[in-house]
Amino acid sequence: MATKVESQESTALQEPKLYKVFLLNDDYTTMDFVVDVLCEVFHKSYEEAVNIMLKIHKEGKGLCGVYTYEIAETKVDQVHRLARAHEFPLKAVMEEE
Ligand code: TYC
Repeated sequence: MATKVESQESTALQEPKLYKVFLLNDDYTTMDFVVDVLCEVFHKSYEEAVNIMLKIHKEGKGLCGVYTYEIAETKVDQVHRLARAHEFPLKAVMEEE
C-alpha cells in the first residue's frame, strides 16, 4: 500500500510529455513562405529560419520546436491554416519525444 501511494505521488510529479513539431518538404511551397512561418509561428530568428528551411528542403523534414501536447497541436493547426490561406500544401506533423 505504501508502495502504491508512493508511486502515485511520483507519477503526479512527472513532467508532461513533450512533442516535437516538424515541417515537411514539398515541391510547391515557396522557401520565403516557409521562412515566414518559422519566424512567425515558431519564433525563429531569420537566420535560424533559413537554416531550418534549407534542412527541410534537403532532408525532407526539419525540427521546428518541442512543446506540450496542446501547444504542439496549436502550432500544427496554425501552420495548416496559414498554408491553406496562401494556397500552399505545406504540412506540419507532431511526434511524441
Ligand atoms: N522544396 C520547396 C521548394 O523548393 C521549399 C520548401 C522548404 C517547402 C521547406 C516546404 O517545409 C518546406 N520551393
